[in-house]
Amino acid sequence: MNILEKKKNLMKCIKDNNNIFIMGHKGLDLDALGSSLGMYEILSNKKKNCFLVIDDKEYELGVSKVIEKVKNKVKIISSDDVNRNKCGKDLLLVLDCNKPYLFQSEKIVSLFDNIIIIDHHKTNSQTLKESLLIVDTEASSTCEMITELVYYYDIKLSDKTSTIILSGIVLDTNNFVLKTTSKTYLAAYYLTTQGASPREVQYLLKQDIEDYKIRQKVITDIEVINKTKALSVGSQKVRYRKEELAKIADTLLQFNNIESSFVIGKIDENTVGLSARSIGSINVSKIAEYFGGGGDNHEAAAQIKDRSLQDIEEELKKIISTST
Ligand SMILES: [Mn+2]
Repeated sequence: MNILEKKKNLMKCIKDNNNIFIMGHKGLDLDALGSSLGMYEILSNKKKNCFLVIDDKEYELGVSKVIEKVKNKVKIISSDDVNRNKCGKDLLLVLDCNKPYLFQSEKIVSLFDNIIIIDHHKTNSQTLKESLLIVDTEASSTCEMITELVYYYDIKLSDKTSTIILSGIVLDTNNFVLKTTSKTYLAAYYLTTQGASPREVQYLLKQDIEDYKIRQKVITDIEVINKTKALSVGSQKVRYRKEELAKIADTLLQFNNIESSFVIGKIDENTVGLSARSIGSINVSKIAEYFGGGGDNHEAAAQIKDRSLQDIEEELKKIISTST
């Protein structure tokens, strides 16, 4: 469903509430943060009192750059401070996730009667039902959805916010590759007319050189299965962040003939992370679901507890060599 189809309900719900608490998923990325800051700016312009709820203790590089830039202009609070800032006409706006266990804070959900979710991920039985659910799985990113709204209502965004929203689109599409449609380009075009700087986007997406070195080591160890599927296995000794595995999977798609990519690596002592991407016919969410995770056709992930890396590698190889 397109965000514009629900715009009436969305706008009514926003109109009826004065205090708006905005949050993304745990482990913020530029799509969650970009869409949050986009909504923050739109709603602040409509004279709403907005708060950005963040509980993350650590940020990935791009997110920390953005937070550093906006922290004096945006009210950032932790979930513990939500109650004390409520006024009776409060709305919780959740972006880029729809299952409470993925939210920055699950516990604040019960404090709200009015909740809106805007997201591009698939829903399932764990999706929060007690909300106005605006999910468009065709959209490349939540930032693309927010941009549609901005475009429709002809809202002027600041250069800075336009840039952050564009960076969310660039991140989620891996530079306009994954899930990119004409609407994605239209959103990018529109954000650029609003002052978004592609140069600044590149700066926000710049990687840490040490992280890159770790990634490069994994990437040198690639097995190509059935000519179109790439599998990369992390070093037994290294603990990877989930985002690192995801970035490796993104990178693998850049090679000739590769239509799907699978990366596994230890994320802590007892857990192996799997990150998978597809630009072809393979539905990677099915494979992630098999390992207890999820996602959509194009990108998916799983965390697998109490099994060895080799064990998972063997099983995964079997599955992907027979998947079409
Ligand atoms: Mn996203």
